[in-house]
Amino acid sequence: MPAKNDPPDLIKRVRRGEHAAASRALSLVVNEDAVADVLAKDFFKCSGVAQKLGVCGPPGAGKSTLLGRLIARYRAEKIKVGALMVDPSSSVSGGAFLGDRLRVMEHATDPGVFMRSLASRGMIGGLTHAIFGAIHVLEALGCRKILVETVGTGQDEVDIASVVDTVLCVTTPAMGDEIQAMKAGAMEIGDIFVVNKADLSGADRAVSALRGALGLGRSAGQEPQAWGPPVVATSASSGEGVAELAEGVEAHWRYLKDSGEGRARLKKQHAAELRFWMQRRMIQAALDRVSDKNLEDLLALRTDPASLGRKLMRAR
Ligand SMILES: Nc1nc2c(ncn2[C@@H]2O[C@H](COP(=O)(O)OP(=O)(O)O)[C@@H](O)[C@H]2O)c(=O)[nH]1
Ligand SMILES: [Mg+2]
Repeated sequence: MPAKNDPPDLIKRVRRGEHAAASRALSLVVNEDAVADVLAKDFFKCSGVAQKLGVCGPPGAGKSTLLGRLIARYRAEKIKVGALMVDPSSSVSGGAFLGDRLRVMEHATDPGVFMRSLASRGMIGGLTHAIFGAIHVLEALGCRKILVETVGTGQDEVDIASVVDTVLCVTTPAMGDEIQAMKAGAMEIGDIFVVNKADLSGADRAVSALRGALGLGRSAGQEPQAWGPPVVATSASSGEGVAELAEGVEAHWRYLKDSGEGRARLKKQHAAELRFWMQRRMIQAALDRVSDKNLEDLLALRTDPASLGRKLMRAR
């Protein structure tokens, strides 16, 4: 019997669609275990087939509930789905994640759904690295839709637009001010805008405000967009509007394929993954060289951080 982490065996089992193997592989890849590179090398070959969807927006907007609805739709069509919940605030907000867990729980025992949360471990580019690695595992597992839930819209550690193919920006009627605040980051990266909690008052106003803001933002001296981001009103708790949202997601996927924009985005994603990989390794290598003697030299004012840093980064 092969050892537990035997890469060829693990790869074979992940490719066969075994969730337990994917779970193990994911931990190894995310934690950069010694065998991670061997696994990642194989899994990468499966990249670019699945549609990767980013679901972003402020906490409480209903992202997890919406995610659960989309998963249900895909499962009704027998599409294998992967879901990653990204939590940039690390383990501190375990409570929030527990809530997420409960909301998507109905899918937890479905062999056609693979779910996992990712928490930042406070490393440079750590979370982004983990997302790329995790997505590749899900791709190798055979997921055809991969949903990534994340708080925030691009100014954070996770620049979701360089990770996924289709970005859903979720807001609510109660977040009227958020729409104003959102314009800088989300307006540019959103492929589909969702006003969730449309059962609450003010939904129509929020939809018009968004449409207005989108129109303004994009007409000023920019090229006409081949893809005009739709604004969809949903009520994730009742399921209303979710069909329209899912259609929008399909339309965007078709647009990406037909226009060549999909390949352009994939190239951007690979570039980002490569950049993060290199940044991480280079910085870590230099940090590993810092000795107590170096710190003593700083303390005694024999050198300064910039000179020492430059020296350590040059060393092999
Ligand atoms: N009224 C209403 N409440 C909703 C809707 N969607 C989600 N919620 C509720 O909003 C809260 C936050 O939802 P959640 O999916 O955890 O939001 P997230 O933080 O963005 O993932 C929960 O109590 C949900 O039940 C909706 O369409 N209408
Ligand atoms: Mg959530």
